[in-house]
Amino acid sequence: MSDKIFVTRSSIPELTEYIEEITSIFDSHFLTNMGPKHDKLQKGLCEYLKSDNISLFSNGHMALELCLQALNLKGEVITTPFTFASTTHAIVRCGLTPIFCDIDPVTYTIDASKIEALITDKTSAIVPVHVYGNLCDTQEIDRIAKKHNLKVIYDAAHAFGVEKDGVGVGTFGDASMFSFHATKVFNTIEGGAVTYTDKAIGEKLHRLKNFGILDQETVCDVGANAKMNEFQAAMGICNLRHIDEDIAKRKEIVELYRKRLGATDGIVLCSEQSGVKPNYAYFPVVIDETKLGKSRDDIFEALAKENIYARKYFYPLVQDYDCYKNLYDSSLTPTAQYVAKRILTLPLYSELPLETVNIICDIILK
Ligand code: T4K
Repeated sequence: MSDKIFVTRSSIPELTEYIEEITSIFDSHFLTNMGPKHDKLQKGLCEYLKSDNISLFSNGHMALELCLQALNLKGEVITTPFTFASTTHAIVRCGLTPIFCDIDPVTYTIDASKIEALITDKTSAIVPVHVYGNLCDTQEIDRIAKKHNLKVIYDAAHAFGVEKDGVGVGTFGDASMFSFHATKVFNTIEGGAVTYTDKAIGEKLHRLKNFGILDQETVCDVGANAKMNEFQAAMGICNLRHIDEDIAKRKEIVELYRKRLGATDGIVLCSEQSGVKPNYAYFPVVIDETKLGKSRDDIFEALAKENIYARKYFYPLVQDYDCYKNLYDSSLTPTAQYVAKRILTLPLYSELPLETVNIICDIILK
């Protein structure tokens, strides 16, 4: 390819559309601290995500970290090692201890059947991840959480717009975090949100993202600064207008990938989940070298030679990061270890031409 093809490319509106949206910001000089654009986006997102309660943040990571703080958790948190650094870091930065549970070999989300064995008297919560937009086993996780009186906070960074039987993914558990980073299905440049069930959590989130300030003379929590500004919100308002169109284009690309790669022994695709409305956020493939004759890294290199930059999301596993490797042993989560060593996420974004998808498939199949 003459132009570089990356794993994703941010969706952005026409420049004129964004300029029109930000004009009132220039008129009002109201740039941040929960202004009118913020409120307009918040309302639009409640409708789109089918969630009654949402709090917007400067980015997904701070949304998750402050959500864990708002829930006043203590001790141990059961989570998945097959995720982006943010999930574990948020837990650790809140003074909590992550306990890694293995993943399901089909959805790559936390293996709910292995959670109970990890619960101790120190466990306060479960933080599962809807990785790639694949839905966790929310029913079973809910059952376990109720039985053991645990909070459930979903990392739904990848799951914008995903629904199960018409229900928004953000309504599961006590809370869910969404990422609106530039690389996501829906972006506000940087940004994120928490959807939640208990209104009291919402009030706390509102304070925590604004230094713990209750009013001009009262600061009642040790908060941070994680507010979404008006320019981010304006980008979100524009992008939200085009989201369905964007997801439809992603669907076409995914269907072509499936058609071209689905029947090859040694290339394992994620299957569609019954009753789930997907968002086509990522296109992960697991390469089984014993059947394909080539490894994940061979394919990664072959694509890179042609200027196509797939990514190994999520390799290495979190337990193998320099900052955690002395504390954890990734061989204790063998399915996660197997998948991480073989996973490759192929380029996928709404503007990716179908001809390029065909070229990517040709290289892989060759
Ligand atoms: N939980 C999970 C499960 C997550 O995946 C993430 C974020 C979070 C929590 C935290 O949410 P945020 O705090 O980020 O809202 C990227 C993203 O930076 C990160 O948001 C995302 N997950 C992760 C999976 O991917 P990198 O280090 O791979 O990004 P980078 O800069 O290599 O970008 C990847 C490709 O995207 C580039 O090759 C080109 C394209 N790109 C990138 C940027 C920055 C664009 O087209 N436009 C852009 O502005 O982490």
